[in-house]
Amino acid sequence: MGKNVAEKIIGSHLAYGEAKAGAEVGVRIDEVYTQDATGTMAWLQFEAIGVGRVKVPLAVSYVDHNMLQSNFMNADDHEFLRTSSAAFGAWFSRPGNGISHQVNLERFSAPGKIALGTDSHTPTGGGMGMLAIGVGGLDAATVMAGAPFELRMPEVVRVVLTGKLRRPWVAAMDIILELLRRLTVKGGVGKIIEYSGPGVGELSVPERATITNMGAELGATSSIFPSDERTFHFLKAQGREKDWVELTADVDAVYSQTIEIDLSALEPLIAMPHSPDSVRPVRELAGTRVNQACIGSCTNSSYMALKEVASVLKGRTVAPGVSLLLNPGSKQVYTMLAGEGVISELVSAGVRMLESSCGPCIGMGGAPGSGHVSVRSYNRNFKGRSGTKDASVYLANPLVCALFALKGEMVDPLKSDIQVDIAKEPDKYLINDNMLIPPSAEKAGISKGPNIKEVPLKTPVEETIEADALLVVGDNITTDDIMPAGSQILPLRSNIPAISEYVYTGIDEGFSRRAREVREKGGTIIVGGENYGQGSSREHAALAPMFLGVKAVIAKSFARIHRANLINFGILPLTFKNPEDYSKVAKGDRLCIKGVRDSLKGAQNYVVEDLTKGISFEAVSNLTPREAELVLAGGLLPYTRARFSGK
Ligand code: MIC
Ligand code: SF4
Repeated sequence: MGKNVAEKIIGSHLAYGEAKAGAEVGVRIDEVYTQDATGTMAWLQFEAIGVGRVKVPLAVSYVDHNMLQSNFMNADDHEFLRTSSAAFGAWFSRPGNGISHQVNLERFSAPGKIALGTDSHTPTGGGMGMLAIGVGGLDAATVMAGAPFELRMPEVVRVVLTGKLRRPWVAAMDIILELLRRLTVKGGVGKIIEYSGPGVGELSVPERATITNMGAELGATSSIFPSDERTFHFLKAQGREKDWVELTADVDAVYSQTIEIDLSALEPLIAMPHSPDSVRPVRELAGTRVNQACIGSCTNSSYMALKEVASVLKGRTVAPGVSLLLNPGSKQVYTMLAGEGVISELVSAGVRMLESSCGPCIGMGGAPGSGHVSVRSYNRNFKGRSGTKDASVYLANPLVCALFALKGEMVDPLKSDIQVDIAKEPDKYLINDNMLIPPSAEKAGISKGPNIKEVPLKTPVEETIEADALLVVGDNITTDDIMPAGSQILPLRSNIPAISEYVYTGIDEGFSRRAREVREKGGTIIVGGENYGQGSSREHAALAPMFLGVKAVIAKSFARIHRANLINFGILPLTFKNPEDYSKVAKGDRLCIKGVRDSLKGAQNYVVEDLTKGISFEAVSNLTPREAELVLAGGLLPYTRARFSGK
């Protein structure tokens, strides 16, 4: 039987198990990369495991999120990351070098390899034919310490691209928006999305990377393109042709499902507030006033994308009521655009140039005004993520954002008379790796500022969990809801006691205080709906609740990375056996689950008694044997420490 691309890569990296959908497999990892907002914890955890230097062939520590330095905290974190990279044997990408996913695509990713990144948009590397997976910091630390990465082998879904994009106004972004429209934000859970078909050859590697990047919004484990002559072209232009291998699916490869997208039939699309799957044709919104446009992020900030944007703006002026912000994805992109005079065209048109970092995408500056409309070429538009609670954030392709910025309102791009110069794919990118510090062989000290605190540990799970259901939330709760980001809270990522005060602040301001109050009285249980914990890889959405005494989350279903993070920090993720039981539990009910340790070692069925109402219902945990062991041990850190360093 033939193999698809994902199976070929997993098959060539197997440490144990069989690459069959649903089976547990352990894979050897070629690269691990971290970004600063999740990286400080990951490297503190790596240090706590105590194995010395990294054991994977390549580790890279990026700085791209926490770049607004309104006090000492972020700068101290950067210094910690620089010195810990030196001490542990990782490359260090200095602040200013760019967004992790874009830089990694340019300088490190390679077809046929497997990468883990402590960020949900790590699958950007799938545009290169690399299997790239987003994970929590502790999973990354454990793999860097020498363990294989364990995952439940996902199903592989084939997306066949046919036809030709109606360029310039229909772009790669519209392909992934179309898929989100069809599959929704939970349609990719437990799946790898593999692209194939004649339309693949229409797309450059950076365009493919836009699609695999935003596959994270489907909840997919990863997304991947084959490696072909366009991949070779990109790698050669990056001076890395030796990293190229051809990688395509066998003709008789098997997939769990096939979806076809006819590129010729696509029109410019836009995701409505506040979810990336609320997708409509742009033309339907014509006339909607726009106050802000943001172009860039790890989704759409390649050299070609921004050059085309500049051709729309050149010689024109951003509308008076609009603020247009632009963050090039990397120093390479920035310097190439600067060298060709493109930055000058952008600035002349009124663009507010930002540094190569995440910026407004994660509320690190650039918050819209009260009640304002912001249209962004980014990947997420969850409520409040921009930093302004009542802002309406829409997502669209970069050219559409530029057009709206000129017009001051949404218009049908297909009716526009503005000419776009289609950018030619460079035969040679500008290569200057002076902001990448290679791993040093010297023993170096690690600098830890006063805001960097130790990683808290949990005790092994109790036989009886009796706790208050302090919070009952609905479907598709995001990690931004659980552990908000933004310029005030992100600097606390290295300080769990401090950041835990903000858990669930956007939904229930008193949650953290009440959880602390009941911490010694059995703690807290959270009750959730479908796709609980969608969005980012931030383990703080599990670690901070764990610190507050959250013992279990009972939900209808979980998002992959968040579920793994809960397990890694010893919080029991339970699903309702009958989803209708969700409506039986009310906020404040006292819940009791007996025989937890025995169930974890056995059938993993639990009876949850609602002591307040005098009723009970059933829940299950479906953990793999390794996951069950982690929860029994109080989480992955105590478990790994015991395994690697006997502590
Ligand atoms: C995001 O886009 O939400 C982030 C910020 O990049 C996160 C990581 C984090 O919270 O630090 C992600 O996507 O995983
Ligand atoms: Fe940064 Fe936004 Fe990309 Fe997350 S989605 S890595 S915050 S640019």
